[in-house]
Amino acid sequence: MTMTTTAGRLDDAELQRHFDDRITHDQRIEPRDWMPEGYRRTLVRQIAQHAHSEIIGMQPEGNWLGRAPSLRRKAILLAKVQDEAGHGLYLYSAAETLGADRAELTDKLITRQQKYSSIFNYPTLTFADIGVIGWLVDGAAICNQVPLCRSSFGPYARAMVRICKEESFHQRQGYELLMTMVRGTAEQREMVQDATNRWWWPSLMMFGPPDGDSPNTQQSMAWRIKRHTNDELRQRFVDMTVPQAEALGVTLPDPALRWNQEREHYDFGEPDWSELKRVISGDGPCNAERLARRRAAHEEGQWVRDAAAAHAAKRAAREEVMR
Ligand code: FAQ
Repeated sequence: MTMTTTAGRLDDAELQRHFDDRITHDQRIEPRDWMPEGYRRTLVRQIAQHAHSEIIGMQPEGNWLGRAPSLRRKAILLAKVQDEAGHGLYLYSAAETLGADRAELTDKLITRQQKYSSIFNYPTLTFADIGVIGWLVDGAAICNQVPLCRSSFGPYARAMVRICKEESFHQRQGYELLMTMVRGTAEQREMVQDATNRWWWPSLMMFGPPDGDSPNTQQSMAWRIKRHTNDELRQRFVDMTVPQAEALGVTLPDPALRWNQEREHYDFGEPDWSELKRVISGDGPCNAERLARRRAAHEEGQWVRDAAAAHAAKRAAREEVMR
């Protein structure tokens, strides 16, 4: 392939050199810039999975919208779930700048050709789960996503800045909810402990497989799409979360968890990677339910898409007559 620029015509090798140079100098790649096909594919894959996760991620919390214990908690939860819809939309837009088609991405989600985060395949059994999702799931999301604000692809990095600000509010609302519950009755404290026990290991799995089993990390790091490996971010999350658990007075369900003076990090146990594989491949506790709900919502929304298309066609016809 050749590309005509103000500097003249560049061949593939020169374009590649120019691209590599920009990556090395931490300059952003923008949608109209030349990029290797693998870079584009990797970004569409990661951004689409991320967008799908935000959209499917509305379901576990949506489960409690009608049963929130007060008007205040309901308003907070509603705002959070709406933020997640917004994050999905920014991310689909970022994928569109790479030439992806949003309708096709949705299709790939509901036909299981593309993935979404394993974490949203677990059930929300009590209202304490809402607090723990904010604390642990949004906490893990922040750890993973703050470095993505420096990702080499401009639209993705810029979307992440705004998303991270909102995730930060989400994390705090979850922690505040849990603080309120642990100051309540013994039964409420038990609910918080039980939710922590159920969400701890799945939260660690959100960071992906261990580095040795992560086929994409090395290349994504070289392209500066990812800035840290899965294991580095998992460690950062554990280090950040242990003192928060102590402040809440809950126990993290890992007997191997202890401070390592030499490493200046917490040691922790090995997540059950066979569980992660099972959940990713569609056999988690709620995979079927989540996708069935998403498929139904998509079908129920067909009339909205039809109406929008009919409106756009009418407007275009009217503008044609006026010309
Ligand atoms: N679940 O080679 P790697 C949120 C897949 S948003 C499912 O390590 P990579 C907000 C992976 O895709 C949460 N699949 O892959 C919120 C790959 O499959 P493929 C979502 C997983 O891409 C909060 C294969 O395994 N966040 O929480 C998972 O280098 C509360 C091999 O893995 C993002 O998407 C998993 N946990 O690293 C909303 C952040 N882990 O495509 C509601 C952006 C791995 O080759 C409520 N994404 N896989 O077939 C990333 O940072 C990366 O894509 C990783 C995976 C770190 C997730």
